[in-house]
Amino acid sequence: MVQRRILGTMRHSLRTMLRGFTSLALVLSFAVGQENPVRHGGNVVLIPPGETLDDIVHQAAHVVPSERQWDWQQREFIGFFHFGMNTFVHREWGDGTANPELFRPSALDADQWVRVAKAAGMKTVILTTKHHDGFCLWPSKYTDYSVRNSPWENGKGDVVKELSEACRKAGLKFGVYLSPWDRHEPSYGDSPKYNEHFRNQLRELLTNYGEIAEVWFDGANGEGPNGKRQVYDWQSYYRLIRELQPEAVIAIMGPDVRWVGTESGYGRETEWSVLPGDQFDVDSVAAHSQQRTIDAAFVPHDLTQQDLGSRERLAHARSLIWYPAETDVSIRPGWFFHANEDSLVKSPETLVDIYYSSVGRNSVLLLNIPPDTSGRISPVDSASVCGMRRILDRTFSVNLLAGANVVASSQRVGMPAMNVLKPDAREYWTTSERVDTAQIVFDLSRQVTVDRAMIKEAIRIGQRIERFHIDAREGASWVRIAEGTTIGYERILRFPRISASSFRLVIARSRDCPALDYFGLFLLGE
Ligand code: FUL
Repeated sequence: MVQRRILGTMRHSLRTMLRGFTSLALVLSFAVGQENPVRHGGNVVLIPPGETLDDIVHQAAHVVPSERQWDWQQREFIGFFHFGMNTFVHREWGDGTANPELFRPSALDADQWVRVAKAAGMKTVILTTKHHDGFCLWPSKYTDYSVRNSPWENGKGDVVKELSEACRKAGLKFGVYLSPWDRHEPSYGDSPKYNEHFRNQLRELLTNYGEIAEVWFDGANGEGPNGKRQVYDWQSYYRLIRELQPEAVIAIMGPDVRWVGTESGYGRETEWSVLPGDQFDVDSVAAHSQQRTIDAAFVPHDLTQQDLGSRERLAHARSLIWYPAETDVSIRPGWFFHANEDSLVKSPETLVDIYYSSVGRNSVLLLNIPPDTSGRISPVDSASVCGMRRILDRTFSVNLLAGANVVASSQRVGMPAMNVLKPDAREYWTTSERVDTAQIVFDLSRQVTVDRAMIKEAIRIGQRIERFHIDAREGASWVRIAEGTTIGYERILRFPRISASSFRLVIARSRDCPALDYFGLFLLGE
């Protein structure tokens, strides 16, 4: 109950803060790194005045992820490690006054965190290097409030180093969460001074720990009406990241990856990765359009509404952006480890449900598994997340359409319908020019029993499909077994078990020629 209130407060604070940024946007314009605003084929598109809705929708179908966004999207499942002073003082939002003496993990083992993450199928992990309490998990030169003044490893330890090295050894990517809101740092609220402090800390993280795949800027701020007011110089943070770690995506309060809008783990049924670029300063986009990197204007913006990318939302767009969703959720009620929540760790089945409702709804899943006070992931959490992986592996190991005869109502030369059974993203199917509805029929020489479908759009040429359904043949007629709106990078659908030897995928509405990377039917494996 208390936890729920805390989470509610956090969400409220985040929303309040995001609203704050929206109005800030009217005053300031931030020029940052979305790339190549061209009319077709970039991740930012400018809409000239006077375009019809059909023109805009057609252009939306050709907005594509940047290379770094595409790399990130394919990682699908990311681990989050909330660890820090809060772990030792049993708080969710520390106030920055806890004595560094209290940070004393007895057996910190970053290799064990990485082993759990890898066994769970995560491809990247992100560490809370500094949460809102300001306590740094690395010995930052710019503050005394860090591991350097803790008894852990006699002040010689560095959690960021240990985890980044463990990731490198295991072949996982590593990302950093750095809270802009800092309740300890005295310069917080003195805007230019704190901006410099924040950039200094960012520079340490981006230069001393090898490749950084994701930088996660939290929007939360609970200062309240009489609290300190810090005006963040986001643009300067983004520039620094582009300069030092050009491959890294900047998430949440940044231009590459957006917050799905809840911390429940459940994303939208209809999830567009192409949105109106309302949060861009259009004049600045235009001014930078000839540059290769600093070529657009971005301001953090509240994107928590239910409908972000429908035709109605696109109607008045002046620009369009590729801005995909990330779904963050904790395996526990809180983000940090609290021993009294062991019985509340989400079950493997709940995690699978969350996976279907995040990765399976065109989003990346960022699942938090917080290490405990010993500095290890508790066996309760690791059993649950590995249990989830087992169910997913057993379910999705065999595409039951393998070997089917595949016939599409339309296909382009060199891009046959057969390609949807090949997992290789470079080989996809699409229709002939100007054909935007289609069906693909799969005929098997045997009956199969299925209750899950996985569909992937070839998003490297755009996200297009607006409505589809899946049918099974019963005698002479087709019976609808599942339906949906958007697909995007990946869509997973669950439906009652059915046995048949012929199935079809019908694409009933699309913004341009539909293009599919993959289609599979599966049976739940317990
Ligand atoms: C929120 C924070 O306030 C929480 O403590 C947590 O870090 C979560 C991921 O983001 O906004």
